[in-house]
Amino acid sequence: MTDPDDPAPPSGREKLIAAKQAWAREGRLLTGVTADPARDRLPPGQRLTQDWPVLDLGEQPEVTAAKFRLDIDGAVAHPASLTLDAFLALPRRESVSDIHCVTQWSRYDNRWEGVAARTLIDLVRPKDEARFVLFQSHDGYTTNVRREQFEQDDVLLVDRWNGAPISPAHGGPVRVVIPRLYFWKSAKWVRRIAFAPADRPGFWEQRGYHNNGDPWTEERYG
Ligand SMILES: Nc1nc2c(c(=O)[nH]1)N[C@H]1C(S)=C(S)[C@@H](COP(=O)(O)O)O[C@H]1N2
Ligand SMILES: [Mo]
Repeated sequence: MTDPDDPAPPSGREKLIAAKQAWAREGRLLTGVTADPARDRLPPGQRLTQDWPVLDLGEQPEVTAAKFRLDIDGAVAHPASLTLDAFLALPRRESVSDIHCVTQWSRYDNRWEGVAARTLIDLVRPKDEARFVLFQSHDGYTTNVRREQFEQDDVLLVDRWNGAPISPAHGGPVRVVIPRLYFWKSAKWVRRIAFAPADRPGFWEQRGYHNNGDPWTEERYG
């Protein structure tokens, strides 16, 4: 018999909403501190580290020069499919930036060398309707950003870090670096960059992480 005074058992959806409301109330890892990138260097809730941790899905693909291919396509005027030699022949760019990982470590002054995202954009000429960029990697990983985030001048496809080739564990031979977003937005072992009119949440974005991922406003969970 059900007691009319007992509330109905919560449905799955209600449980999810309740859990999410509780997270928001507790603010898991969230400090509520505001920081300004123009004034501060360490985003809220981050800790500085000297080493460079390796984080991925656990499968590190071996991307040899023969296996390497970088497709840049989707809603673009001139799709490209680059061999490693073709990638390395593009105009080079260097940039120093900080890494901010959502698991709370930050690492300052990484000297990246590679090809600027803007160089690739000039090459393929995305159409006006291409408002989003979707990344696919050799290990099956995916992530997504808005086009204007990919267009920032500090966004690079890198093959060198601090004066040496980037190691396979860190995404070599070529990985993406988008320093103004949490580091899960920077795809290692990048295989394809697709411009698209519609957004498509990537691996972590589908699993509770924020769709945007700005460290300065602590967009950790979505
Ligand atoms: N291809 C691929 N890229 C990836 C990941 C991954 O699992 N596969 N993990 C992401 C996450 S969660 C983080 S924090 C950074 C870690 O990069 P690092 O191992 O060089 O520190 O890579 C991001 N890019
Ligand atoms: Mo991560």
